[in-house]
Amino acid sequence: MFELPQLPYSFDALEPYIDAKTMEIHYSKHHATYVTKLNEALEKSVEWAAKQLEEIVKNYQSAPENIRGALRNHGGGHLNHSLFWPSLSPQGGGEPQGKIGELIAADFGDFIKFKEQFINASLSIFGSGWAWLVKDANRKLVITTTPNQDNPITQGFTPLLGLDVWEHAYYLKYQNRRAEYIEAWWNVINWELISERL
Ligand code: MN3
Repeated sequence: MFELPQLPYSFDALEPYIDAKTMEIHYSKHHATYVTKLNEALEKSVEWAAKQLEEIVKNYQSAPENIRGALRNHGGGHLNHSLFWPSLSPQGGGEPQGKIGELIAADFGDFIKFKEQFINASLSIFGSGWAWLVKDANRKLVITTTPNQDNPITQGFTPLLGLDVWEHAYYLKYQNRRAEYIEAWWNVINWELISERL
């Protein structure tokens, strides 16, 4: 049985960039529901219930039809949000230092160019989904997007940093202004953790 991981800070820790009410609902309702529904689906398959979360998300296409959709959406939802919370920090923001900073400069030119490309990718997502900084099989950094709760491990990438652009992630504070939410998010990115994920 999967469990909702602990939030590494309080609901209001990321104010004013991400408001406390949004954090509370996003974590204790949305993420919690992905966990509950993933567990409900896994009750129907002893084989799939024995797998690790990444394995489930990566291979959901070979799961029995009666749980395939639930594994994709709720497994993906659980994995994506488990990656998302620790990627944020009240002490975050600024420009990435060390290895991650060097790789971003090497693969995108500089941090400003990377940021521009990432913002454009985030804004281009139609409806609900995620924008990602990922590592490909050749250890090159790439920006990609996924629809709904899909995770880039299904595209053969290693996810480093994901941005949730579902309306539930920002609508209470930013309403239709996704661009403002995206701009605010840069102030709370936990680059130290992203560097560890390399
Ligand atoms: Mn979400």
